[in-house]
Amino acid sequence: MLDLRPVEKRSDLNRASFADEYLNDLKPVVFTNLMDSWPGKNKWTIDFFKEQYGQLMVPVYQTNVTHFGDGYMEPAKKIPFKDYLELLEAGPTNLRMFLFNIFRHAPELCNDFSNFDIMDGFYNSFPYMFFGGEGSTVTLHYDVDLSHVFLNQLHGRKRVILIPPQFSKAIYQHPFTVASYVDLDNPDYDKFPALKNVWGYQCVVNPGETLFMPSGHWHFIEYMDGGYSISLRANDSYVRRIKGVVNIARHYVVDKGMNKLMGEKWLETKKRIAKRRAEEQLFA
Ligand SMILES: O=C(O)CCC(=O)C(=O)O
Ligand SMILES: [Fe+2]
Repeated sequence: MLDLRPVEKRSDLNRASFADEYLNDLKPVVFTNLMDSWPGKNKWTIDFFKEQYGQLMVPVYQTNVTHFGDGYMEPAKKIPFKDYLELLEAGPTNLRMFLFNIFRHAPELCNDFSNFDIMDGFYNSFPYMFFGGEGSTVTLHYDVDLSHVFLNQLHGRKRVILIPPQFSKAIYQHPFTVASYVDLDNPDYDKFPALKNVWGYQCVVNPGETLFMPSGHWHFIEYMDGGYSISLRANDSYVRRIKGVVNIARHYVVDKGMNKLMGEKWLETKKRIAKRRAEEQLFA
């Protein structure tokens, strides 16, 4: 088994102690009370969304694609929001809803939450909400723009595994992408021997809690219940902002271009490079 350490849960942090104990060291933490000032914390129930926005047509996707995927993902279909929420309530489904900016269609919802003053550098653009059915999973990835992510859980529980960025090679990151395809729950050490040196964190995020995912940290997410969250992003460093933009450009240009040129072969090439990079250190 992978060495997965618990994420601390805290209700007593302020700007200074958060910076000192977590942000400056890029260490994850769960806040149990950061969302307390949000009207949406209690208001945004499934019934509320059904009643107010049930007729909105929303795109739903099959599970296992990330929001920064390779462009091959197409929405499975568009259905009324109400129907989707009923699917969520009914039990396991691998239909997820993301990349849909509900706030564009319902700007008044923006009055129900706000950026936190726990640190500087929050983005003011519309944040995304993520919806998923019980049992659905989000492929291991990190967020390409290198911002810090505050994942605010509104409904249902999520299990999250976080891997620090120094292990990007050791988890066989596919070059020029933000994805890794190793199974952290059942690590295959024969096929992926470099995994033996990897450690990370694991936690369950309950409704009302906020998970701080530091810049560059890989995350795998399992929806333990049908549910949803809203992710706010922050970046308080100009150097990191620039790195993020370069990262986006590099990934999109190279990965998209090579995909076009090589098709299936590009995937095989990425796998081969990932393996070489991961095991270079191991057998050096
Ligand atoms: O919770 C999800 O479905 C995905 C969240 C995520 O990857 C993020 O906020 O960066
Ligand atoms: Fe993410």
